[in-house]
Amino acid sequence: MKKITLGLVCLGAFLTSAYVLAAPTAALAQGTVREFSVRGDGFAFSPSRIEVQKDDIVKITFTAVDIPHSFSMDGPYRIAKRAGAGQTVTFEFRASGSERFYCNLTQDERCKGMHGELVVK
Ligand SMILES: [Cu+2]
Repeated sequence: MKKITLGLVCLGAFLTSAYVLAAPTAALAQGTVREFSVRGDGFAFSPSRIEVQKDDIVKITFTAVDIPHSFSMDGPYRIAKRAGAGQTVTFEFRASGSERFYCNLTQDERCKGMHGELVVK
């Protein structure tokens, strides 16, 4: 699509926004969807560090590989998403600030040592 099409007054808002979405510009810095697959396995998160920009929509696909685990965050997020052994849960949130994430399940003491970090820049 050429820029000249943007100048056509008769183009509807739909086409205009479609053009904006297709253009990889800095205008997309806010509200960009960021997808991450996170595994909980062996009492560790992988990856254990997730880095996003403020206001990004963070979409997490969390899989508990060996035993049930959860992806939990306090602060403004208040998330506790549990996945059974071998199961996956998907959820999303808007990044507002850096926060630690952890497993809040009590089935095994070692879950207390399971944590990672959401870094919001
Ligand atoms: Cu756990």
